[in-house]
Amino acid sequence: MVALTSMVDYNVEEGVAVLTLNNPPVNALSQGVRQGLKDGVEKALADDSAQAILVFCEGRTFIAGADISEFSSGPMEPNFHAVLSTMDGSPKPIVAAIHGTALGGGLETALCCNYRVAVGSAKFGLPEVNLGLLPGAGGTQRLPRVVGVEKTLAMVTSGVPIGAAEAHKLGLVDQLVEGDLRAEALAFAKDKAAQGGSHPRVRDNDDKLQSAKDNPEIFAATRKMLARKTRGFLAPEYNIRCIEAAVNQPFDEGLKTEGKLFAELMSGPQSQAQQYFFFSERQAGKVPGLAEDAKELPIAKVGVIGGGLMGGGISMNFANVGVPVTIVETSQEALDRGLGTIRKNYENTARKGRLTEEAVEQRCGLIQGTLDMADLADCDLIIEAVFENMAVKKDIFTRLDGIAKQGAILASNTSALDLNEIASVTSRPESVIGLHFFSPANVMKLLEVVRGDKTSDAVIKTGMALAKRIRKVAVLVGVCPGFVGNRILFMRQIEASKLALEGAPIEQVDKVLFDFGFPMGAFQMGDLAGLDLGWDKDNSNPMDVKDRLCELGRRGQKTGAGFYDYDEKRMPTPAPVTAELFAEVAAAQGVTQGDISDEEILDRCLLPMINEGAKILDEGIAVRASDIDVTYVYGYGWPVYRGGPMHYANSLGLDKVLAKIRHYHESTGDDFWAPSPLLVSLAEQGKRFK
Ligand code: 3H9
Repeated sequence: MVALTSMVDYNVEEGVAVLTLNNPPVNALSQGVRQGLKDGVEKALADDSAQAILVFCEGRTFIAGADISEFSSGPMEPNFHAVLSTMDGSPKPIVAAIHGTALGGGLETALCCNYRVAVGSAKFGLPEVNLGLLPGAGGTQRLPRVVGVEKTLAMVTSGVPIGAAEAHKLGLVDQLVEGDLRAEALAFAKDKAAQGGSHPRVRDNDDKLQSAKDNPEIFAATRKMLARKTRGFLAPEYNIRCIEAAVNQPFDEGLKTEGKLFAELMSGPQSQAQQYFFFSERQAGKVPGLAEDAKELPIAKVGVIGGGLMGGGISMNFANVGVPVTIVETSQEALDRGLGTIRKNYENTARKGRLTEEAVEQRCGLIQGTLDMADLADCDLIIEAVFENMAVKKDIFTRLDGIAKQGAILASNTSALDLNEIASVTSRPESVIGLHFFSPANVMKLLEVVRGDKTSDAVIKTGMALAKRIRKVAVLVGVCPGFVGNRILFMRQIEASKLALEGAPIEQVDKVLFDFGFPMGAFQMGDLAGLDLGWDKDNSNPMDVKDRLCELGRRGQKTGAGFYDYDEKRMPTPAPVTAELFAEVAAAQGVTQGDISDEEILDRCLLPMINEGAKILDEGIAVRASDIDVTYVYGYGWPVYRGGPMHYANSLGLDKVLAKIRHYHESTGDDFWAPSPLLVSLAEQGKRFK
């Protein structure tokens, strides 16, 4: 065995040169892997004892792609294309032995081999689109020549990998292996060498391009299908253009088109934001400072208090991963309604073909209902998901304290209330934690894990691990009103209302936010959440348009009217009454109404969010700036191609952000705009949020 680099070994076994890659955790194509692959192939070509070459990876996976962490440091030799063209030009057959995931540059490497042998659990994909990129090492030109244009379009625009069985059916995998991958791939390579003759190269066979040549409408159809889902993103369109090039240009020309478009994306702000986000998401799961000996607690049975929309959604998350759940409600009617909604949700998914009937029954079977809280005595985790009222929550936790077994985790789904106050009514505040799910709880990826003053490290570890288990992304936050997500959102909603009071039509405010990339604007979001959230009928404020709308029975989408009017398809149209109310309140408060530019609207909606984010960081409520970004992208629809509020601030330049905040602070004299000391300090030192 010869070490070609620290990441690639070379040895010849039974006439096959085996290149063994070892670059944990995912065998990314770091410099040492590229160098080793190139040197290895060249060595094998000059080695008379080797008649074939096998690319095999140690560890849990085949190559999962280019090394994303190297992207920011600029090109490093050897260039990936040079490695692949060395492989592509090899007269000795090259076989890729694939387990785990062959993704991005990993799949592109495999496509430069003459043959691919894989285990049944392997997955194949080109997920570059998720990084705001396209496969830049020939993937867009080679994959359609193997699996066809339609399948390639689906794979590159969604980034979703396919399984080994499908890959085999499509011709991407030559042989599926049930036993020992290395041994069987070695035997396969030996066979191919013994057969002699030339070996197939993906680039040479255009047969599978023909149907798209005959049917070029496929590209327009793909664009149309994706238009809504990919609004604002550059990468999906660039990927489509590359596949068009594969169909319409000779291979080498197509490669050049791919290279040009790849370089454009790579140097653009969207890809930088999405690469940043890739690492931010993974970083969020790491909590500094927890005691090493604190052990994650086993969660085998869950209780949920409240079977409404939130409690039902929360319960589904656990049933989806096989964990039994008991839901507690206060009346049989409410319980039946809750369980019925859960069943309906599962059946809808089944109707769309995403769940089998059997799975519907299995999951519904895991969710039991009860009217007796005492039935939660054997649960390892109990999540309270009732409406936001401190007295009610305290009462529930007092009762739970007497019911739950020792060591059980008591969680609240509160979105804004003081978790420490809730924990204080129990004899075990160390077992109390916040698990703030976002609505709809069975869909939204974010989970705010709220750490109380006394929450134990083991309970925090369990909360973070649990999120992963139910396929959510957890962000750890401290206690403050609204935690990270809602506290920042309050700032935007306050300013959006002020803008409307000063004369900006709500549809203009919403359009500016929509065009920035949010799925909807501030007022549409208010209507969706319900305007009566937190509204107190007996203390309705005549100077608050939201309260006035509630008084009129306009409580949001659910009542067919809120800030907007809604039709049966829930499509909004501007409501004159809303504009009249804003004008009336403005007059009563002496606010002069006038035109406001889109630019001012955007600044005034987003800058307070950034400023609040900085305050949250300063107070230690969020662990790191990127956690705030993860919260916003997964919980509030901040467009991932803009990274999140803190990344966005960095990309604008903190000095510019601060100058604008100071401008509004001085011109309004309103403390709302007082700049965060952290922002001031970073901006004055020319630094960024980290
Ligand atoms: C590309 O290939 C461009 C080409 O077209 C070439 C153009 C010239 N690089 O996700 P996990 C780290 S673009 C560097 O928690 P899992 C990750 O940060 C690339 N690091 O594990 C984490 O580090 P840490 C196309 C990477 O088991 C650790 O590995 N490929 C990379 O849940 C474990 O990751 C992709 O986009 C990487 N490529 O999932 C695939 N990948 O422990 C991206 C992972 O310090 N990767 N890391 O936090 C994935 O989708 C998942 O990581 C994978 C494993 C499914 C592989």
